[in-house]
Amino acid sequence: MAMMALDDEQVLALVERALEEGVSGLSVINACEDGMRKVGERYERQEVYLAGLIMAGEIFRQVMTVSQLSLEVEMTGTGSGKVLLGTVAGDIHNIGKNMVRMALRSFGFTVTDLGVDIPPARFLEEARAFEPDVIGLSGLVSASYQSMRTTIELLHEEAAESGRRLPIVIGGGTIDERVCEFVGADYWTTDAMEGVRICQRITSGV
Ligand code: B12
Repeated sequence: MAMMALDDEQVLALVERALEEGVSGLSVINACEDGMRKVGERYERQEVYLAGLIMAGEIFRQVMTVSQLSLEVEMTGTGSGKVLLGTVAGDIHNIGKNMVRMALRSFGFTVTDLGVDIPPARFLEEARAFEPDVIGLSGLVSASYQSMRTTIELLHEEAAESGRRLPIVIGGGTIDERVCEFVGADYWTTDAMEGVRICQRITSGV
């Protein structure tokens, strides 16, 4: 509710209280993600302007800082392998991608994060140089689905030549089964921890 109202002081006070009372950092983040989605819906209904989205992003960043310690304790586990991560061309959202990066590293994965608005050719170039086990693409605006698709097509063309097809996982709050099919990815998720589990399954060969 406080997130939806973009009341940063109240959000932070509630988060701090919840953490003190022993609520897990992950539950706190999940609740805030839900709040972010609601802010997005308010933006769609034109009840808040772009400034509202910017504000929501800033509040979430602060929540992440406050919850960091608790998250680091909770996000430990085993995993090994290399993940190449980035937000695709045409998209600058990075909060979710950064969470995935943190989660993967906490679980022992080596992650190269290319950043945001990454052109398809750059993914290909870095995939050749870094030789990852998994490629993770993030995207939230529907305008970026086409560049996600082009990126995957390019990676598949390369795979046809090299004979090594890299598993591709896509994520982002607006992703679903249909987007996954459209872009030609192997897996999709809207949850960072599920992303970690997918990478664990891929790299352990289960
Ligand atoms: C904050 C926000 C912004 C901030 C972003 C700040 C930042 N540094 O990232 C700012 C203000 C910059 C912004 C800009 C815009 N935004 Co915006 N934004 C949002 C908002 C409210 C929250 C996104 C967010 O950070 N959520 C919290 C994180 C933690 O969740 P997440 O990203 O989903 O990530 C989780 C999972 O999906 C997963 N995950 C994410 N990536 C990956 C990758 C992999 C590999 C894996 C495994 C998992 C994974 O892990 C995360 C943790 O669980 C969403 C609403 C929504 N429904 O998502 C709109 C939203 C995404 N934005 C939207 C729009 C339209 C825009 C703008 C075009 C607005 C404009 N007119 O300029 C621009 C886009 C510019 C561009 N070219 O990219 C729309 C997109 C609609 C659409 N379908 O196209 C949304 C859905 C709002 C809406 N309902 O209208 N936005």
